[in-house]
Amino acid sequence: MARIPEITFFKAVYSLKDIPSTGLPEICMSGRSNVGKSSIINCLANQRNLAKISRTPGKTQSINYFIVDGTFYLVDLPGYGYAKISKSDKKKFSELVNTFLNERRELRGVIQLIDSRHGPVSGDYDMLRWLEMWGGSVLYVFTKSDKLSSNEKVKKMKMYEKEYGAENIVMFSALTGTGLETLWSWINRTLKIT
Ligand SMILES: Nc1nc2c(ncn2[C@@H]2O[C@H](COP(=O)(O)OP(=O)(O)OP(=O)(O)O)[C@@H](O)[C@H]2O)c(=O)[nH]1
Ligand SMILES: [Mg+2]
Repeated sequence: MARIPEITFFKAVYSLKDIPSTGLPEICMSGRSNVGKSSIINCLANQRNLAKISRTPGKTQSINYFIVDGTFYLVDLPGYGYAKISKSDKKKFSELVNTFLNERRELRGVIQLIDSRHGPVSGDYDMLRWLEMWGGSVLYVFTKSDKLSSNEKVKKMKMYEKEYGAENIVMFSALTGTGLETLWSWINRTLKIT
């Protein structure tokens, strides 16, 4: 891509009443804790520490809004499937995220992250079912592909293509930038459609 869009942190939302009301379109990152949602935002922004990342799951505990070129938002959601947070926090996050997903009119697309090594695991299935039902634009991003051998990559790609459709998936690595171009073109396409 010729130019890297300017991405800046906009707002951390802990409660739905604090969600921005500018009406700009939104694309959100969804996936299990630790799958690489915040890393993908840093990769898109070509910045190291824009979104806080951590080796410890459960890092992102709010809905974090990033604004891209002043024209749309990338939204980093708290990850699901992390066993170690308290029951009350888990309930709080899931209510926040569920309401966001079900009621957010500005939501144009979901980037669903899945660990490329394992494919969907328990915890992913609720979200995957919701996405099928939702019927909006979804890109399935298979993360941490730098951890796969080239043989494994080919094998897994075939499997995921069969399951989700070749045009809806991308193998991604925040480490090497593999898949970044595809991600941008999906984002641009999705914003144009709606
Ligand atoms: N090797 C490799 N490691 C990655 C990649 N993407 C993320 N990681 C690592 O995975 C860990 C989790 O990354 P995050 O981006 O914080 O994950 P997250 O999905 O935002 O996690 P939560 O905020 O807890 O929901 C960090 O240690 C990252 O450095 C990748 O493409 N390749
Ligand atoms: Mg995160």
